Amino acid sequence: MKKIISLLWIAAFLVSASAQVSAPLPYGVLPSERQLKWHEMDMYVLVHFTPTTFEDKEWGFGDANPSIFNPTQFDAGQIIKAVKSGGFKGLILVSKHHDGFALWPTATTTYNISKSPWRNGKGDMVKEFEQACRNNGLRFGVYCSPWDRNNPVYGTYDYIRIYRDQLKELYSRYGTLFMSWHDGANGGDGYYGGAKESRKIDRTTYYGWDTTWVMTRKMQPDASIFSDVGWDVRWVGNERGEAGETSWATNTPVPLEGKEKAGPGEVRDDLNPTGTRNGKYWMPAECDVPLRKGWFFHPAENGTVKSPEKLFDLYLKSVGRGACLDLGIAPDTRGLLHENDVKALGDFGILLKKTFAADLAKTAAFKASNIRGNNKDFGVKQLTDDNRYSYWATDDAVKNPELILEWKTLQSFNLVRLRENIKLGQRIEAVELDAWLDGAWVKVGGATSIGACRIIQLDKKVTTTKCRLRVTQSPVCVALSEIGIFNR
Ligand code: FUL
Repeated sequence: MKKIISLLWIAAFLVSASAQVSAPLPYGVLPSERQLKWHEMDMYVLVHFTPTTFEDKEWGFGDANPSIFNPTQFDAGQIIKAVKSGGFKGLILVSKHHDGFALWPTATTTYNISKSPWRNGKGDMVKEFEQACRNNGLRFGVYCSPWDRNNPVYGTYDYIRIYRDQLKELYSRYGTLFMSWHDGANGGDGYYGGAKESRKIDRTTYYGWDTTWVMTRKMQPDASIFSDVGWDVRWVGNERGEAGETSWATNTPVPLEGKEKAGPGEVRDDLNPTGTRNGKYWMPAECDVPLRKGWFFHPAENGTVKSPEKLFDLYLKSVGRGACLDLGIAPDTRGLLHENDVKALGDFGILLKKTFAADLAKTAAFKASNIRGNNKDFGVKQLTDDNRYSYWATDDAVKNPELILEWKTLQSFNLVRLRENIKLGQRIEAVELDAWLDGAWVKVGGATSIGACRIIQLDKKVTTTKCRLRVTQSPVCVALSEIGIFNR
């Protein structure tokens, strides 16, 4: 008897040893650690607040007297509390907008906060935002506009030196940044130290981005570089907050016709919503959109604050398509977020929490058409463990597997969230979703470009005991890390 038992043990050991299979090979270009951390954030905000707020304008000309910048009730804590209540994980401060006014006491220009009455000219608004972020567990990033409508030497190489020095100050004084945000806006006319003229520059060469961003990497290795052309994150190509219905995390920027090089403000950004399948770089989209009509606060726009439902729709069109949502918020002249904005953010946060609180996939029995090497390390349990990097995988040859989820009682849902383990690349090109209705499988939804996150919104609520996910297009075996099923 003893002998039989030990033989059984040996046999069991051999079976489990033979089930040891290696992980699937990665597919295509892969995200860096920095980009993985960025993906995990999902949402953050972009703050616009300069003398332009006090002028009630969207683009300051660069001639506002610093004396108008006096937000007597400024409270970074009030702003960050509202941001946090919305579920946002970080904040990017526009430390200098096109008007050229620096919100920190910089040595690079006299057009800065020390010339304002705020905190008797002793304040550092970048520091106050940064500290409030860190105290509340939010990541912090900066945007320093390259176009500067105040600087007398804008347009010459001297300005590029000044701009780089500004970035150096921002990169060295405010701890670890999660993002260095850059845009390509260059309107031409400005104050320029009193010249009041239009200055044209060649956007593809003037700023020397390749040199600047080498410095960014060196000084702030955790900071994702954002622009129309990456390096780490691409502009989605619109300010509506919407990624393409198909949105690849990979991208190959295409220069404008007749140009050799693509750069911020000079790229086929009509291609940015979709990105490039099998593109040269991992360069996912960021969807920026203001909470109000404009990026800056205007009392006349108090009625334009987006509703929680509208924000949820934008969430589905950005985060739900593998991008991050970057929501513009704008303090008012008191230096506070207006109560309408605070309410919208808070209610949006509640809506998000409520929607994603109960994951029906966690109560379902799973059946997969294939499990890699029949090994539970690649089994279906990994799909509901809230870990973006543990995953269900199939054998190398199995590219179109199926997954069935079954419940003992009827369940109603209209949202299905999928994630791939993107450490192994963006693999799945298309899926379809069926529900068991009146004794047959009926297609109820589908999606393309899965990646870090894909939320499929069903046309109407489905009530069923069984649903089926079919991977219809994938060049390699699958590495799916999550399926979540929700009812909104
Ligand atoms: C744009 C700028 O011109 C707007 O003023 C705003 O800062 C937005 C986020 O980026 O390109």
